[in-house]
Amino acid sequence: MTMTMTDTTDSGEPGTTAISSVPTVTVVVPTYHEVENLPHLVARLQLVRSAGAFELELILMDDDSRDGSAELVASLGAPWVRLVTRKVNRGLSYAVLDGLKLSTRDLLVVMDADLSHPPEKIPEMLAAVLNGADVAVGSRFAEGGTTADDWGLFRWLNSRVATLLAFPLTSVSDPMSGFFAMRRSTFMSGQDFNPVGYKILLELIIKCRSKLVVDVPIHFDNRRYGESKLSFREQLRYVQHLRRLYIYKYGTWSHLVQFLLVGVSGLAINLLALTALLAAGFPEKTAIAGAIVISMLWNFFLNRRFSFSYARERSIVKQFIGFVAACSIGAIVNYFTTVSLWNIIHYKQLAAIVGVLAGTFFNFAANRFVIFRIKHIKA
Ligand SMILES: Nc1nc2c(ncn2[C@@H]2O[C@H](COP(=O)(O)OP(=O)(O)OP(=O)(O)O)[C@@H](O)[C@H]2O)c(=O)[nH]1
Ligand SMILES: [Mg+2]
Repeated sequence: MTMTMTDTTDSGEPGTTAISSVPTVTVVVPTYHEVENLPHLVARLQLVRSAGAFELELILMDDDSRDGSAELVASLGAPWVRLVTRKVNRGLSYAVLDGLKLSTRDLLVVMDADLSHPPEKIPEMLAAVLNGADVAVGSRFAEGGTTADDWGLFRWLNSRVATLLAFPLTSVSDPMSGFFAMRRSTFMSGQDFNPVGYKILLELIIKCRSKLVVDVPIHFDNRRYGESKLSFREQLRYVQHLRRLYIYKYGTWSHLVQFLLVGVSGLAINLLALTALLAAGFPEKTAIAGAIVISMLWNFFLNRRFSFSYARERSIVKQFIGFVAACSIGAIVNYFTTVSLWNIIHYKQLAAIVGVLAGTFFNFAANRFVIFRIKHIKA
């Protein structure tokens, strides 16, 4: 039922563009040293294509692998397969973003080249998108999804922890997935793309403000050929990326959560320091004062590095003086709040808790809006 005609106006590639009754799709695949996998990937995608439900093209975004990938694609002589050699701004996430920008089609799919992701699932994912999903995610962890048997405990745990950390951002069951589909219009609505590391799906879900994210269970196979490019460094980048996305999505709330987490860690440091100083034989009052100073320094440096990292370029001396002043005034706010509630509230501990909360919020507000105020955002 597909009619094709020659057209050079609306397609990314000169040649034939489909004017068809079926939706048009671009499959974007980032590649780096995947020459052994490419023939298999193309063959399996060809089967999906020939089912005829979608007009499908494949764009391989290759970071100049020089492993024969470009020659192989040229030798295929398949007009629906294109390889783009990238020499600048390398990296998986930018390869994907650039590939998505090249498409002129209705629907977009992103997947790996290593045959971990079953191309046969693409129609189901596209159907979910056509039925209203903003993003359809090929998920290993949704009901019915599976992974290769030899996934060790570490890899499994790693994936689960990563999913849990992303939960406040999106409830998708497999946020680390590299296999997903969306409309091009959804992608085009996204702004401020600024991914760190490997996990472009989360970036797209948040920055395209996707609401309905649908899981499509998949069997995730181990890569057949070639080597994994996923390193421990990438895992650290993932945490860094999550932090950026939290700040993007939750703004001041994310600063507050970081501030509170630093506060809790400061309490632990205070107790540790106190124990250590007492054990070292310091007099009690010196130990108490020493523990306070150590935990205050700890809190200051962590808040400057994380909670209010956008203000790192400004004078550390001024910030430190401001921080100590805010802590002291916070303590006074705590004191007067507790005292004024003392006779009103029956449980004195409750009065003290409200005092601590009032002091903490004062402290946060003073830090966030005065000492570490935003001049220009740099997430
Ligand atoms: N263009 C480009 N593609 C990359 C880069 N790093 C990885 N890729 C591709 O991105 C996809 C995912 O990379 P993988 O190494 O399979 O990472 P993974 O799936 O997390 O790990 P394994 O499947 O266990 O190897 C593959 O198609 C890679 O070829 C890169 O720097 N640039
Ligand atoms: Mg892979």
